[in-house]
Amino acid sequence: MPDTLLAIPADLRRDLTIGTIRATIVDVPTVRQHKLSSTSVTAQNYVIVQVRLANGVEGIGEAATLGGPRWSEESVESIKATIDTYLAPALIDTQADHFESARVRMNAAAKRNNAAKGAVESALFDAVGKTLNLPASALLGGAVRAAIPVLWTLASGDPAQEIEEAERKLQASLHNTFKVKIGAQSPTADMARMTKLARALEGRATLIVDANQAWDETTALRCVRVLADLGISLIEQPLPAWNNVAMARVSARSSVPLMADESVFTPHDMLDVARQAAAEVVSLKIVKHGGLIGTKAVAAVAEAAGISLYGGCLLESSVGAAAHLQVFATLSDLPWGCEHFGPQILTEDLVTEPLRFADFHIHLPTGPGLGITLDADKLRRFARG
Ligand code: MUC
Ligand code: MG
Repeated sequence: MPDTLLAIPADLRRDLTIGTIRATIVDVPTVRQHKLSSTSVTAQNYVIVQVRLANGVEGIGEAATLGGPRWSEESVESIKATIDTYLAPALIDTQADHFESARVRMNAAAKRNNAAKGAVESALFDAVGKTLNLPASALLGGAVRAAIPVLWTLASGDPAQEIEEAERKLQASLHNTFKVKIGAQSPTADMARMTKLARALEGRATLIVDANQAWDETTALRCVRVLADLGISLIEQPLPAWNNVAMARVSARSSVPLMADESVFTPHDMLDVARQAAAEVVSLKIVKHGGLIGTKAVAAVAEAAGISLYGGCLLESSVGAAAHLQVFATLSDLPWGCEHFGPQILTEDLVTEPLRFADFHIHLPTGPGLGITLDADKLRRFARG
């Protein structure tokens, strides 16, 4: 049990009633510009959620967005408003350890808004875990791994800079798999860029790409052949999220597996992708699935359909990354590893002790709850306004 709790009388210590829920918007600069098909970011925007229980314990959660409501429909402004106006009133005075009941209440209070719900639920797991002196993974069935292979994303759009950045990551034994963000430039320019990267890193690194829905079917069919010849291992969301039918046609003609990202938010979406054979792999993210429990629900549907799991991100700080690690650690098979490089792309992290990256892996923190401690000074410093 954490030292601070030992000073509290046992009956009060056990009181897991939710007292307050606070949502703070923060903007943290990135070390370089990160370009996607739909947007480009030089600062990451988060909503940090602080849930205080009647026993005095505070739990932390985070919702990440990529440059406003461009990657999905939620923005930090909408996330904060949803939490303040709808989710917090639905949960105050209820029991923090009744996670399923909290999901029911949040779903009744607001449709979708999955990033907002995910941040609140993460904070509940953190608060309850800290109270019980258990990692959140133990509350989710228990961890089956303590470290996860972690890739780095190349997204400046300049192949010379990207090769140099990849070399530095390889040299430091931090990352040997790289995800390249494509779709911001023309397919021809992107294929030329991928050719340069594949040649420069041949035999020393694994490359995957994420087109973030940028292509139509004919472009995708043309490009998957080029990418296959270059030895690219995985192609993420080449087509619009709504077009599972065309994803299935491209998948059937591609020797490189396709990964669903923006097309899978709910377990129902996952079932649709499986039924239509639209992808062989799925990227799991708390912001899409509405929390840690929702992430496990989507993973269960994928596993039942023989679709492989990949630990996705939205450039979370160590707060959001830790929540993902807690749930990813409990998945029986995570063959594609994860991409929680977010803490390293920020000029400064939001926790007192950042997550550990070593030997091409990100390591699960060992403390209770999410295993991280929010840096109150940084929260104040990066808080908007
Ligand atoms: C996405 O679409 O996967 C994750 C890494 C990155 O660079 O962008 C995000 C979102
Ligand atoms: Mg993606």
